[in-house]
Amino acid sequence: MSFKYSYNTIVYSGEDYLTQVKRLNKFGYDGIELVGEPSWYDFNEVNKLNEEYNIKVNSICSIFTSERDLIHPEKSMRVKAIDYCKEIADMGAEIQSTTMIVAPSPVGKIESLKSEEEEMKYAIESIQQIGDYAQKVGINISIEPWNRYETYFINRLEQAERILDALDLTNAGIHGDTFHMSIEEVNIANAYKKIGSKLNHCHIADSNRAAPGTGHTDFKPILQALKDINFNNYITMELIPPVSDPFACVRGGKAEEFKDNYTEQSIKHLKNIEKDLE
Ligand code: LER
Ligand code: MN
Repeated sequence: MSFKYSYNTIVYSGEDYLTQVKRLNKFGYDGIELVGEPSWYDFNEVNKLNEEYNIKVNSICSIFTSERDLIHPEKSMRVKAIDYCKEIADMGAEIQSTTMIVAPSPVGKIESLKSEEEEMKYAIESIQQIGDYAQKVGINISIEPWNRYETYFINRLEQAERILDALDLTNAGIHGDTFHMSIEEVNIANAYKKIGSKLNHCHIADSNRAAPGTGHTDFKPILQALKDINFNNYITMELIPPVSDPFACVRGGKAEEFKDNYTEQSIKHLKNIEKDLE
């Protein structure tokens, strides 16, 4: 079994869709992860060009800004965030995605507004509603922990697992992003092995959040762990420029090396390691 590869297009923000899929096809990708901003896309165009360039949408990276807070103490705020996630599930269904990412709290919210117990209750209630809705439209949800500088709420896979285990869903799993994991987990490969079949999506970036091979993360044990647990979603590169707000590139900006250069380098580096796996 060989891995399927995908690229999170947040760093392509502002580019036309044709340029994006052509690039992914050229460098040997199988999939694309779209930005969770439905108004950016013409779904007919996405479907048409994906077919033409043999690219599948494997997931949608929901964008959790301060207005999209699934654990906010005010119910109206939580409802707003849940509605946003339902919109992403609908988007996923329109463009034949299999998965969407869910994170309980927004990027940059680094202090709690309620007790841990209450926030955990909100997280479970909100994600249950999103999962139920996503199931109806045929989408899986993947709960993503982030590092401590982006959120205080869940930082490690086993914390996301506590939420997952409290849900009554068959279409939910855990997401493991190697950038966050390199800060928060004792060992990335072991964390993947421990979570096993509950892992339904991953983001891959080097220690500097740039292309695998440019930092100090050793991807061999990581890919071996993914192979050992029979991970069958796409290996999705999520590379982000070195700025504090990971969503800054959504507003446009210079990320030239993240286009051709890192798109090519990432897949080359990982495929080169993949061929030596046991
Ligand atoms: C999203 O996938 C992520 O990893 C966060 O850092 C927000 O960009
Ligand atoms: Mn991520």
